[in-house]
Amino acid sequence: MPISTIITTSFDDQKPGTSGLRKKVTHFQQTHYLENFVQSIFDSIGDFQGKTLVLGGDGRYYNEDAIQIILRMASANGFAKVLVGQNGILSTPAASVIIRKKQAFGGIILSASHNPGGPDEDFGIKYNTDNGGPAPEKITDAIYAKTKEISEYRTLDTDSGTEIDLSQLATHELNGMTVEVIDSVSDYAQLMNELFDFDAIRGMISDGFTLCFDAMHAVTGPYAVEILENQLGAAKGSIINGIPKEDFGGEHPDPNLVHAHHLAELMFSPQSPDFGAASDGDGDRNMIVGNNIFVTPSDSLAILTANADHVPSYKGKIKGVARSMPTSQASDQVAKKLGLDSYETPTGWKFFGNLMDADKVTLCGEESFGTGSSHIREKDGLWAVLFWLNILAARKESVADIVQKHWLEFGRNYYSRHDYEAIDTNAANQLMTGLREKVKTLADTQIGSLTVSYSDDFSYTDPVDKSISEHQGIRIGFTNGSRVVYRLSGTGTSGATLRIYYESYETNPDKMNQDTQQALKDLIKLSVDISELKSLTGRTEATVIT
Ligand code: VG1
Ligand code: CO
Repeated sequence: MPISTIITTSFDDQKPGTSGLRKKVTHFQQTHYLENFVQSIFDSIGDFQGKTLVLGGDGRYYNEDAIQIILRMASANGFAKVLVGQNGILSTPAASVIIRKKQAFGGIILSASHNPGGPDEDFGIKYNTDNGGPAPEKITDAIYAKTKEISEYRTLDTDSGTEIDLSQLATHELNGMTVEVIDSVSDYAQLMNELFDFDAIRGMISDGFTLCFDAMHAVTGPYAVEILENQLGAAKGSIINGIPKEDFGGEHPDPNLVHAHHLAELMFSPQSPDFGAASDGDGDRNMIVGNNIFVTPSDSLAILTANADHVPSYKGKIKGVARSMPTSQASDQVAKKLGLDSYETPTGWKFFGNLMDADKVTLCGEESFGTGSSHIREKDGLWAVLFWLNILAARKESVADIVQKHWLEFGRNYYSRHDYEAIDTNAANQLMTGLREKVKTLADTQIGSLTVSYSDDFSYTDPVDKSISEHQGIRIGFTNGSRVVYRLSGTGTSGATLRIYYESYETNPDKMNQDTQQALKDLIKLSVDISELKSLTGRTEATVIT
């Protein structure tokens, strides 16, 4: 079958964000749009002739159509083999596992993560390199530059007869390229078996420990059913919303108390199981909830670090711990006490990848419900759930007891994020520009009862490759350890999303069980005033508070 070179025109709006390119489905469906982006990836990643590509997505609307298009283009561009998940399904962490295990050249993951799915909602695409992690900035910049000048792409001459049946595990030939439809779950499940003490978890469950995992109609359903129910013996029905749907049941597959509200209500009710968890669209995020207690992702990272010795494969092996800048400093407290190196990186997983490749950190996490380790190069939702279950099985205490004891030992970092979604882009930029000026002179000034100790626009120099990432968020730190951070989202698809992050540090046991918003109320007020949020954006309330 001949290969065609299709003449196309470039689009100039394809700047990939924090984790790939995210747009409305209808945007991706424009003639040649997806093809242009895919060809731009292929033109930017080096010589892959004769190599293997991993391909799969979170099952959202347009997943299978996009896979068929990418298979034809991969063949025409010279890949020898593509490993594609059955029914087009691969969670982000599973794709990372498979890229590493099969020593693939890289992988394309189709997902807009926690963003809603469906014909009028979001789609996304990201490229991961051979370490299994998101492409570094030099590749994503090259892809973007390419999309601005692309004039042709390569695909198979005809679409007819080139559709690959993704529903059965089988090997196909597509114009000289091998397409292997692989089990989406087994390699991932096997790695989890190697990392965690499945016998101990199985024992705890057979002794009556109960759990509920909300897959939010997204990609982790099949993974959670296989691992938690089939292999670890959790009762049938412990996984809710476990069948991936193209539109995620019309909901946001975003694991937080707002969007995973069914789980939240259950965990704060008399019928609560011992443990609750949820994951997002592509399976890389996690929310951990106990009976009557929500564990903030920042605390979760700190608790996993402090308890790593309870997990055989991590015992004595924690090299260091990294958190993204807006993530609370709870993990820093643990690192300090345990004598571990700790790192503060910009938002987005790719920065952790460099530290892990250089063997500087083992555990890392973000406030946005992302936790992970050097077992792969992406955050990993079910991995975090299994880490928690392993700790619970070893300590034989409740989630609430573990959290309370942690605070008593290390102090409590009250933490919250307020998101202002879909605000006018100009207003958002104006607000950030204004803040960037103001923070230059805030140090040592008094605001209300607080004294500013530092204020800046976060800039990061990668300790491994020395690359510099600037403008990663405005930070205002106070002498009592509290902080306010402002940044604009890189993953939203309409207008701008402003995120304001709040943190305060409490070591007095009598003050450790306040309501979070109450504990942070002074910071919240001053952050709104300093940024002139109300007058610039017209907003008086955050859209989502987590
Ligand atoms: C958000 C989160 C960030 C995360 C990113 C990708 O980015 O804040 O921590 O790395 O999503 O996560 P932003 O730029 O919108 O704040 V995922 O699970 O959506 O791939
Ligand atoms: Co995600």
